[in-house]
Amino acid sequence: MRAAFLSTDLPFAPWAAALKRHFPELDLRCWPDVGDRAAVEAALVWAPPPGALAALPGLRLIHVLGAGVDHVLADPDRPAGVPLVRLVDPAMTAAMGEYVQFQALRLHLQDLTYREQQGARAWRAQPQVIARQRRIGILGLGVLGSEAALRLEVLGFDVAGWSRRGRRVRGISCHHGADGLAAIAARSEILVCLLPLTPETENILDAALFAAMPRGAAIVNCGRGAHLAEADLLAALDSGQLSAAVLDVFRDEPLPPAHPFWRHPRVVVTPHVAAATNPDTAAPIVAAALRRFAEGKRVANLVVPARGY
Ligand code: NDP
Ligand code: OXD
Repeated sequence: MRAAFLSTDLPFAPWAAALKRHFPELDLRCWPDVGDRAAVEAALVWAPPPGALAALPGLRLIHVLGAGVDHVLADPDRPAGVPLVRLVDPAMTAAMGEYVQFQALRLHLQDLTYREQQGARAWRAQPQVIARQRRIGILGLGVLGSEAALRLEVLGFDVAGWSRRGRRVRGISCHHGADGLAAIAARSEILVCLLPLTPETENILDAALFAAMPRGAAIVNCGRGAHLAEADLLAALDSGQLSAAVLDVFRDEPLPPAHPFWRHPRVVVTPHVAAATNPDTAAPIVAAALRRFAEGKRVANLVVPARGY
């Protein structure tokens, strides 16, 4: 099978080496040096160069080298009938779980406030809240959101989640629909976004949602930058409606040096690292999917383009 690696972002060499170990007979080439374009059957993509997918007339499968597929669906020239598979890697799921646990504990234990107090040499105890008194909401109860919810529940937090179709997760109070979102917002002192970016979820973290949350609540955005209405967040932090935000994803990545988030005392910035794709753990998964496809077997984790994820 000939496959093309298409990414404006990821380096080719580590993927080529890892895939060689798990699928030695795969003829993997890096765009644009793919030889006869009509001979390319599979594309391995992350932020593919615009128009590249449309230039591969023999394409039969697109495998995204990450969990989110918004960057591929946004390509107006994507060959619409070609099946699209996304990456579900247990190592990434675990990494996201750890990130959310860490950031939730940071907010729960008022780390930002104590850092500020340390800067001012202020010895001042804040009221202590224990985990089971802390209400956390998770937007998105898919592979990553449900793992994050379960890990927060293990830490003792009072966790609720929200999904499109009303998914059930053991031990988590699950909601869906507009009423469900209102219920989650009203109860969440910490609200974690692990949604895919779709037309329905864009700007979901906005002034209306913040106003519906308890005063002094905090958000953690690990979904996509376009989930967040940035000006609304800054206004909510200024007014005290929100007390903090942990942001891993941004509309513009890298976050421009002049962006106010960098120096805001109540904003934590991490550079899109909550769950990084790792060729060493992902290559066996991608190789297995390509083999199954080559053998005419059903491939898991197919994206439903009409639904956007
Ligand atoms: P999944 O597809 O497994 O889960 C998506 C979840 O979102 C599902 O529960 C789905 O509901 C819910 N959802 C989708 N649309 C809506 C909607 N309109 N209203 C309510 N709920 C909705 O995705 P993953 O968990 O694997 O990944 C989620 C996102 O995390 C990715 O799309 C990506 O943007 C981001 N990500 C970020 C990373 C980082 O490092 N920051 C790393 C990896 C991913 P239902 O269950 O009903 O279908
Ligand atoms: C992903 C990501 O979607 O890294 O995999 O954000």
